[in-house]
Amino acid sequence: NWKKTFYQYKYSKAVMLLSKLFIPITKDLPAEAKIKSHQLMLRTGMIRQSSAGIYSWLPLGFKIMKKIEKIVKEEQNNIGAQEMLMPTIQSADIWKESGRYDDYGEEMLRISDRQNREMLYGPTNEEQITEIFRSSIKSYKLLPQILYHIQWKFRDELRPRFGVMRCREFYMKDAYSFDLSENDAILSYNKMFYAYLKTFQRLGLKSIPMKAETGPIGGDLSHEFVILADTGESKIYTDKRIFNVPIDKYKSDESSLKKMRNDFSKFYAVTDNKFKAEDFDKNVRKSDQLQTKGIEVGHIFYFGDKYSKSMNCSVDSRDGKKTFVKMGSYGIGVSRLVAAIIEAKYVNEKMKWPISVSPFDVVIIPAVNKNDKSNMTKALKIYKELKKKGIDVLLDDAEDNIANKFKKHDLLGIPFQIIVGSKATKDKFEFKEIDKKSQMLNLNKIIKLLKN
Ligand code: P5A
Repeated sequence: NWKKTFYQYKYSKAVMLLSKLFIPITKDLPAEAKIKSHQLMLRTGMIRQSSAGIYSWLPLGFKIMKKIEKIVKEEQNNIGAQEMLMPTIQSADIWKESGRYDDYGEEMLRISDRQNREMLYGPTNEEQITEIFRSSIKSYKLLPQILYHIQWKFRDELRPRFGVMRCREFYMKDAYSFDLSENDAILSYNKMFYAYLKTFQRLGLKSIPMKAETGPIGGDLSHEFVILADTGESKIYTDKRIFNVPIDKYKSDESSLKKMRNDFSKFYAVTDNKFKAEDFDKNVRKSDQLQTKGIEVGHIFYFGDKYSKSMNCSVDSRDGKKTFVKMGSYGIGVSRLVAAIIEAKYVNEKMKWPISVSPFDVVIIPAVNKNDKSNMTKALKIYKELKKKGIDVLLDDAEDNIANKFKKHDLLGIPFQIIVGSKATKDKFEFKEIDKKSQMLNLNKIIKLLKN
């Protein structure tokens, strides 16, 4: 009797029924949603604009962003970076010390409190972390240190656009390294370089480290990590062979990291403002030249004592001399990555989330109508089995024709589907990976595949 089981589940809170989730799918798109990721994030109710360049993250989008954040954290922790949390609101005083209070210009959101103290919503945290460091660490013995946090930032961009890709309030992972010598500092830089390659690889992205300008952060060594996308805002010029650098080969010890940097630096790869046509032609054969667009998902900097000197952040070195610590800073656009992954993965009107960040591992799609919900009972049984194995399942219980359901899932992009319809037998179900042919499999086989 399907009715009994069906209603029993329908009203149990434990079942992830699509019809009950807050995923406000819509067809109405604002005219300014020009790129795929922006359109898709609005269409599938991942985000909602609250004012220009400021967004709320609805459950679906938030869940994906949190999965990305977790991977970012794991790779930071793997290189020995320590997580902490600094506030979003900072005092203007420290920015006056570094000299950036005036330099930062209109991009900085300035606030005053009831005592008329000058405050600001942090666009980045070099000053804040330097202030913390200088008041806590006095000896070289505690070096090196790498600290990071994942926190909202605000930059009053002149033209926020493309949804969360270039917005005003955004979620960033920012790390800061402190070393005694330039040599040690470059090792910290290389560790972070390595962590970034690993992070983007786990997110299903092919990132290229490119020499870049340092802009308002400062220093003279910096790499942007860029993923290729036609809609990207960064113009890039590179030797195609950089794609073949075997990133799995490197380990996180000093000599392997040196080799990694060396191998990458063999290939010309720069962003716009570092580009010189004559260098490109001199260093790269015509057939290896690639001139294209990309999305900057991370950016790392080495700036020596730029902040430690102006803010008087020193430690006693071995010989007792006061030495300004050598610093670097390292950013990943966590919220931007959600959009960047969509831009990289959306093809032929279909979305497919990398398994590592997909909002669900699998969706069960039963064919149901008003009068016959027997497929729902079958689907619920599968649901229970998968749940028991720790698989994150969604059940699409909508009473809609199956073609419409498939269209919806082409948008949602959950990478695997179990279709419970006319083809299903007593113990075999249609299992489909997006973009691949479906196959009839029993539940054990399905579980094995999903667990891999
Ligand atoms: C590095 C960490 C910094 O701010 N200070 C701390 C350094 N670098 S950065 O390049 O300016 O920013 C780091 C990353 O943040 C993302 N990002 C943005 N994402 C969405 N909207 C924005 N307006 C925005 N600005 C920066 C990018 O991914 C960038 O690489």
